[in-house]
Amino acid sequence: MLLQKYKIVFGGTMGAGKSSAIQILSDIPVVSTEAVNTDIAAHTKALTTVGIDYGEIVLDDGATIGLYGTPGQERFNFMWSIVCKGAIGTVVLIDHSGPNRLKDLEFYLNSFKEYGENIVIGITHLDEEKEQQLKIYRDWLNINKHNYPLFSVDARQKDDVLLMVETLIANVEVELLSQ
Ligand SMILES: Nc1nc2c(ncn2[C@@H]2O[C@H](COP(=O)(O)OP(=O)(O)O)[C@@H](O)[C@H]2O)c(=O)[nH]1
Ligand SMILES: [Mg+2]
Repeated sequence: MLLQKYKIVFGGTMGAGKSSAIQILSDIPVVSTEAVNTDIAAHTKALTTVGIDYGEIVLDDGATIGLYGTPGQERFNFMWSIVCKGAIGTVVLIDHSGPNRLKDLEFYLNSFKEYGENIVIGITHLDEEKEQQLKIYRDWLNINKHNYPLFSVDARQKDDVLLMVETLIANVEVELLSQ
């Protein structure tokens, strides 16, 4: 392990499972901070609060990972750049049962890749739909020439979430080793 402290961000649609993922993975009680909205232009109410989840997981080799959940609502996207500062990667979670799932994927990918290209995509709520296929996402990624790792996950399942986090870390280590 080359780095001892990592920061990973969870982004994506409301209800996709960001809070669940952090909750199931965290070794410490999850803290939900209230951040004050100072973006008056985006918000007429000066003192709107938005929730950011924070958890931590310690890997087998002793490395600690801070897990940050971003507020999903688009109107809070001014927060994302702040939360993503110094992050080694982002998990983008998309709710498969949502009406605009491909548009959501496009929106969140475009937003988060501004802050770093180390991104994995987790499609959640697949269990709730008869059509449980990842193909629509894979096709969309191919057409748009993206090759981010794509996972079918249940955000409530620790192994599912851990696999995405480990993929992000592996990407960073590969990059460091090749320097
Ligand atoms: N059926 C199903 N429910 C899920 C899945 N992932 C998360 N949930 C549930 O979806 C709801 C919203 O999840 P939450 O973590 O609050 O979403 P957030 O808005 O992204 O933080 C919760 O009741 C979760 O238990 C999934 O893959 N399948
Ligand atoms: Mg949440």
